[in-house]
Parts: sequence; C-alpha cells; structure tokens
Amino acid sequence: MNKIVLVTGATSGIGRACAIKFASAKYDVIITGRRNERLAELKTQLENDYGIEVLSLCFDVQDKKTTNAALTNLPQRWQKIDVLINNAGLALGRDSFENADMNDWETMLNSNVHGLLYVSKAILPFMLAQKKGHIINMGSVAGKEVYENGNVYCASKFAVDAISRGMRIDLLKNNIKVTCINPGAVETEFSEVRFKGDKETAKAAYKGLTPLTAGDIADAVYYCASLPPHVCINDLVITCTQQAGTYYFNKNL
Ligand code: NDP
Ligand code: 8X3
Repeated sequence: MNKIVLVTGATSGIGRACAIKFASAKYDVIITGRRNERLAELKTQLENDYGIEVLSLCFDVQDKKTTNAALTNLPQRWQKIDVLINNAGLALGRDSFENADMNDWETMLNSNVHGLLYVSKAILPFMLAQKKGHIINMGSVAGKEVYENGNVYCASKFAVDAISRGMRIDLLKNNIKVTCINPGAVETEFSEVRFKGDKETAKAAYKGLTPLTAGDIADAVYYCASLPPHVCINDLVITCTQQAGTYYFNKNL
C-alpha cells in the first residue's frame, strides 16, 4: 500500500506543487482547499499522470465544524496518514497598523493559526494510533523577523513557528516528527491574494528577483519527509539567492 500525504491548500502554489511532488513519488494524496473545481482538476491530473489514488476534500480551514467533519470521518482506507502538510494560508493587505483592516487580520489569524490547529487536532489521533507520523507546517521568513506593514501576517507566522516548536516537544513521546518550513519570496498566487487582485502590485513584489518557485519548496518539503525514521529536520529557512531575511534583497532593477 502506498504511503499517504494530506496537503491543505492544494488548489494553488506551494500546496499544489507538494501534491504533485508526493504523487510523483507514489504517495496517495489527500488534497484540500475551498475551490472545488481546481481540486477536481488536480485529482484527475494526479490520478492520470501518476497512477495513484486521490481523495479530494473541499472545506474552509477557518470553519472548525466543517474541518472536523471532513477530517475526523475519513474513510478507514485514508486514515493511515504518514505526512500532514499544513500549508493552507494567506496574507491579506500590507498596511500600517493604524490603517490595516480588522477583517483582514481576523481572516489571517483564523486561516493561518486556527485552521492549522483544527486540521492538526483532527489528524493527530490517526498518527497516535500508528505511533508515527510527520507534521510539516508552512511558516515563513515573516515568522522569523517582523517587517514594516507585516504586523498581523508576521504574528500569524510567528505563531506557526511557536506552535511547531510546542508540537515537536509535546509529540516527542509519540514518535511524531514536526518540521517547520520557512520560505522567503515564492512566486505563487500569494501576492495576488495579498493585494486583493491587484496584479500589477503583486507582480512588483518579485521585480528584479528570480524568486523561489512553488516547486523549489515542494522539493524541500519532500526531502524532509523522505529522510530515515531517526532523522527530523526541525526548522528550515529557504530564500532565493537574492534575498536574506525579510529586509535585504539584491534586486536587479
Ligand atoms: P497561494 O495563494 O498560491 O495558495 C494558498 C493556498 O491556501 C490555496 O490552495 C488556498 O486554497 C489555500 N487556502 C487559503 N486560505 C484557505 C482557507 N481558509 N481554507 C482552505 N484553504 C485555504 O499561496 P502560496 O502557495 O504561496 O501559500 C501557501 C502557504 O505558504 C501559505 O501558508 C503562505 O503563508 C506560505 N508562504 C508563502 C510564501 C510566498 O512568498 N508565496 C512565503 C512564505 C510562506 P483555496 O483558495 O482554494 O481555499
Ligand atoms: C511570505 C513571505 O516576506 O511576503 O510569507 O512575508 S513575505
């Protein structure tokens, strides 16, 4: 039987690339997200291209009830999850604290922090029953260093960092690995979402850079997941070569 990976936020960017990477390595894949059409397309693509099985679950990680309902009632065949990739998340706005929108803040905290907790709590019993598992959380350089106008997005990713550390300590006795991956600029739909459909501003975020691709991050995630049972990468910060931390860039402008 193939190993099983669950990827949240698989309809786009890093999550989609992770689903493809693990499918290409013969994992059966559980894909989640809110856009059902994209999930259906990806399911067909993965099944056709890699001959693996795919379970597609459409729900909003902010909603505790639907998240629980989707994940705690997984068909028996899908319960033996080897790897959980907590990737679903977003930034909304890049505004100074006094101008930022409270709804944006709530959506970021509900998705990036609460959503990650709901999903993890729902999946953990399956890993505890197997006495093994690997939880890979998508942090960010924004969870290592606060930057101007990053305020609550940074807070949400600092929370992912702290939760990852706490999980790792508490789950040590249960033989569950916890890895936090912290990318710098990755060209995905992230900036388009952050700037609410303003494509020009979104594109400007990567101007003068050869940014990371979603595939670069998926490769790193897969590397962490494919190490021997006794090896656990705790924390990984990955930037493109033209970036150091959240402030320093060597752009070709
Ligand atoms: P994308 O916008 O391309 O993808 C985000 C994914 O998250 C989508 O599949 C989206 O699916 C899903 N998602 C967002 N909110 C929810 C929700 N409430 N419920 C369910 N799914 C949700 O961005 P990225 O691939 O870049 O982002 C993935 C992760 O990587 C995020 O956690 C982000 O913070 C992090 N990250 C990104 C970086 C970057 O520069 N791109 C750098 C560092 C970290 P749908 O809309 O269908 O629900
Ligand atoms: C995304 C990277 O620097 O835009 O987490 O916050 S950054």
